[in-house]
Amino acid sequence: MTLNVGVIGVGMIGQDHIRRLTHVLSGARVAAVTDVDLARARTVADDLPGAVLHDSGQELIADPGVDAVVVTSWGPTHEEYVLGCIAAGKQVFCEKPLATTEAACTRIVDAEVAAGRRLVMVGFMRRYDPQYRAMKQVVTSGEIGLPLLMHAAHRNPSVPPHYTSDMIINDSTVHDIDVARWMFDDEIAAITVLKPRVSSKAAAGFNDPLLVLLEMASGVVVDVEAMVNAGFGYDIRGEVVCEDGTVELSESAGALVKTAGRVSGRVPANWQERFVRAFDTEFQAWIDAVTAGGTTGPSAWDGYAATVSCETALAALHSGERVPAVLRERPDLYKEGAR
Ligand code: NAD
Ligand code: ISE
Repeated sequence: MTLNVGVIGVGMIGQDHIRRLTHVLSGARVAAVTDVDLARARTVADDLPGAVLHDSGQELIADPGVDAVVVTSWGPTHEEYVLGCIAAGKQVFCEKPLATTEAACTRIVDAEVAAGRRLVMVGFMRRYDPQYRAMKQVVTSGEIGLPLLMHAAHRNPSVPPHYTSDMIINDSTVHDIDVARWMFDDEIAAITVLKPRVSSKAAAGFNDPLLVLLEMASGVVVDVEAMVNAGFGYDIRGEVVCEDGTVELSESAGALVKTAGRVSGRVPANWQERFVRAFDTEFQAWIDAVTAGGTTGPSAWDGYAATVSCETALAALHSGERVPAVLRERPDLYKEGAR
């Protein structure tokens, strides 16, 4: 059976996901597309044999030829489309963030709980990265003892002109927030954000880099260096310190060159290059689960918790205070196997 997928929002990542659905993965085809920029959507549809161009996201969701939906429009528009999919009883893969406010995520969680089954997967693709998975396997096995700390760094080479200071949290650190929750099967209890010396490469008004301290409910502390003007490449780092040892992400260069007394290797140019395998694995898992009649991976609860943490981190950044993160009670729908 081929899963007929409709894609809402065909900008940068929407087109990348269409490429992987069409040319890389198995079991799915892109059957319909739409975008608020209809000219862009038409150009994309023209390259997809048999794909229907819809005038709006809601029209695409209602299309009986669309079995499941991918939402890759701008974050503030996600809520409307995810709620539309839940109302239509269609499985939806929503790129991060699930929605941009706690209130919007709460409406999605409530709608899914009322539907009585999981229909939403959120695109936190790092959970599918081979290196992060290997790290989690070591932490979870207990072979190096109880985890105490995690050091993380999220360095972008640069950011586009529309990127705002708060997006260092909402757009970038959100991935590290999800990794922390997933790595330790735990919730974030409080957040503090420190502002180191500002990089001269940062645009006026930007606090770049930031040091984001996540206190997990267990007492594990995760420090995340978030820097979006690193210049030299896209550099993602992680090390978990346990009672009997440490485990860290290896360098992602495929090969190291040693010559003239030096060692060198490639630093990925961007997130597309660094996480290409993670995105492929994530999407294949979604296609397989939806074809089998369900879903998998990061849930609407994970999307809700991540957005609450981002709001908490922004409050910490703007106040300079340590701010507790307060979640609602976790509904039963998300109590087993959702993370
Ligand atoms: P983009 O600006 O390149 O593309 C977004 C597209 O959505 C544009 O074509 C825009 O016209 C369209 N759009 C906006 N409002 C719409 C609406 N109401 N209905 C339909 N289409 C609409 O942005 P992008 O970089 O592709 O990001 C899209 C989403 O993917 C964001 O939520 C972003 O956070 C997420 N993202 C995730 C990752 C990741 O690593 N997982 C990486 C990049 C982006
Ligand atoms: C981008 O939107 C992503 O999601 C990338 O994974 C992240 O590394 C980058 O910082 C964001 O801007």
